[in-house]
Amino acid sequence: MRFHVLTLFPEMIEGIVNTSITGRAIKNGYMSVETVNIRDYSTKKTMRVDDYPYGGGAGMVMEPEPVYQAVSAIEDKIGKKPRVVYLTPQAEVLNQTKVEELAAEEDLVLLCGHYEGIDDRVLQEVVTDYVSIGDYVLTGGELGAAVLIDAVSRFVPGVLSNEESSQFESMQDNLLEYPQYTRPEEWHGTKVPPVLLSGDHTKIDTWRYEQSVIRTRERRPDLLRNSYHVLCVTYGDEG
Ligand code: 6GU
Repeated sequence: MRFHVLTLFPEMIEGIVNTSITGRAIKNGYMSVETVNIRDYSTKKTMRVDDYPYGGGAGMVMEPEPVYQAVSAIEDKIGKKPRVVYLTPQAEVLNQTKVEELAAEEDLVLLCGHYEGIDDRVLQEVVTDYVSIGDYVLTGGELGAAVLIDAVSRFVPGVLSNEESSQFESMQDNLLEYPQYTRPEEWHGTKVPPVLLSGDHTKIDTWRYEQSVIRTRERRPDLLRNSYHVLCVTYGDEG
């Protein structure tokens, strides 16, 4: 999988993706992250890529042409028209379904805006997907791009070891992960749930599933709407 990140701040992306599991995956050749500085496609002697907004108002707007040229250069390089994801708060929030859908692509272009955004005409022309990472406003799309790369990378073959594998993890079936414990067996007066020491893996699996449903109901009840899990687990007091 190849990520192409268009940004005015390449070092923001590089610092994050070249670390930990994604850093290892890049070194081992399972994926690549190429950053393209949009400034390199400036049409001006000053190398600026922003200008005042038509209609007035605060802040600056990124010009269409440098973004268009940066996307075109990637298309020429890879010899096809890849999906182009624009990271913006004006979009549906990224979820695991979308992450898996994007993971099926061989190439992904991630377009990061800054200032008050990018001239809408080039967005209309080149963007195939709009993605937000949550309902709050960031100073630019770079953290969103890094989040997307991290989440998508977990579905790229070879990126996770068997031990780290995504197959059985959180968000499968729209449920939160069950609680985990390690040694010591008692800590600050609280014991590890005895079922986990029983060695009975049928019982352990059932307990963990129930904990997932209970935790999801407590912390993210929105995930349980239209879910059959809520019918599968009963609660001591409420039956
Ligand atoms: Cl992807 N970009 C920006 N600038 N702000 C955001 C965001 C993205 N997601 C939430 N807020």
